Amino acid sequence: MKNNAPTFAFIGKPNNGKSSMISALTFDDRIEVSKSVGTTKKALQYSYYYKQKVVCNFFDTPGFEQAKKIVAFIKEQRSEYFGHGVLDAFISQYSEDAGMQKDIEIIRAVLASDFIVFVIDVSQRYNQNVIGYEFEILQFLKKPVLILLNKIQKQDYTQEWQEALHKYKLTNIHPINPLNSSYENIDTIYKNLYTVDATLQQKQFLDELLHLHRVHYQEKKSLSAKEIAGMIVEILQFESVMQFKEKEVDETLKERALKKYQNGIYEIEKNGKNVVEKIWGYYQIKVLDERAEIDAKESVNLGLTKNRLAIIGAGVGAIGSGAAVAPIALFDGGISTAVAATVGGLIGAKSAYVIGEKFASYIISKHKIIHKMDAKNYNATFVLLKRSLEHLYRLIKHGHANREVIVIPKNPDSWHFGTEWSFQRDEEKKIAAFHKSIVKDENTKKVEKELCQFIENVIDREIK
Ligand SMILES: Nc1nc2c(ncn2[C@@H]2O[C@H](COP(=O)(O)OP(=O)(O)OP(=O)(O)O)[C@@H](O)[C@H]2O)c(=O)[nH]1
Ligand SMILES: [Mg+2]
Repeated sequence: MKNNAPTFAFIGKPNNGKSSMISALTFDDRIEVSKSVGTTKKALQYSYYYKQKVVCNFFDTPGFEQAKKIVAFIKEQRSEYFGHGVLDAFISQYSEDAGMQKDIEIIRAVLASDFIVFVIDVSQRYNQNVIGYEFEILQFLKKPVLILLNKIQKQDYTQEWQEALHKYKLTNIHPINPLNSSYENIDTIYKNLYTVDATLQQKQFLDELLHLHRVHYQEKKSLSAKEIAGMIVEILQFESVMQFKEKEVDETLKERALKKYQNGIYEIEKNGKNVVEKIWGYYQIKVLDERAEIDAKESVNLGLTKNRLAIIGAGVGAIGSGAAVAPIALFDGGISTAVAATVGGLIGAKSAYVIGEKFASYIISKHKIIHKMDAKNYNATFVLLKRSLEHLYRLIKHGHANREVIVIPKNPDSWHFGTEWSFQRDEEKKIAAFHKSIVKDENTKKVEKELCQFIENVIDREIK
């Protein structure tokens, strides 16, 4: 390990949640975690990075297999050696012994670390015969030890464990659920690490760690806002052109052109979401794609009502009747799309067809069917914003140790930014104005910046 950052060695019995903790603390879902016992086969090092710099290091380890032998060795030989020297002697003595390699690796990790974190699954009973030797090793180490109690449930053995730990003078104990590793949870773990009896230099490390964790969190929010703003600009300016040779435009052609537009928008949205997932350290998480099933009517609920749209429209500039005030549904399931029916109003159009009742429209111009967003259909931006915020909210709340699929339910009634949630009144007007300027490509760079700041403010206020 060639960095000066503080190092934590995670030890504890197999399947007690060590790798889950490290996954949560490094904000990385690529660390192997599983239901089966013995997932982590050997000591591995992970680091928490900020701006490509290591903030701290973690050794993930399997459980000790030979704790009894180690303790016996320490007791017999400790008088011969100074401090941890007896552990080096243990390593030398057993370096050729195949059955000892796993434990030797753990000892090496422990010796190379500034802090020891011992993880305990309190849904299991305390059994001195099973774990007592490990506690003796911890006592011997004389390094700051933090005990994390994991798998807390309604009926668990926390009490029993607390009493046992106190007998071994292991008193720095904190309950934690890595599966629920929101920002506050992780901040709490880092704060708890801070309370360990550390040297001045170690405390300075931890100070820096806590500081960087907070700065990093803000930065991830800013980067997400930037990505979402960029994605919205791209969608609002997206033009889908379908060439055709036929003389007449029939239903099949119309459907194909619409599908192409919808897919184009969907791809932009999906790419944006992927980038946001990476910003938050989700590399392998699956977000359930309900595109094929989602009901257009439900997506409509993410926009504004006819009434609100009309009120806002009055404040934003001229607003047409009909389609411009109709709530729209966006980008789901190929059921509907969002180009308003501004007949003949778009990009040199010669004619326009209203399809999907009042939801979508396109223009036909010289053997081309062209789809593009309408400047007056503000609801498109409302829907996009709410969908992006919901996705972000679910990512942030999910936690890196949680490997279950993130399901954004079909019905936005149960969303955080769903049917029940609305932007503030003055914000609605701003969104409509952003929408209009972006579609018309007026001052887009400046507007994108403002939109980005706007999104960041909403995230700061709404996602804690
Ligand atoms: N209910 C519950 N399950 C948890 C908690 N923490 C971890 N788990 C689950 O426990 C299992 C084991 O977690 P791991 O992180 O792989 O445990 P480990 O200690 O690294 O296991 P080994 O690598 O086998 O030594 C996984 O299925 C986790 O999802 C928790 O706080 N509550
Ligand atoms: Mg593991």
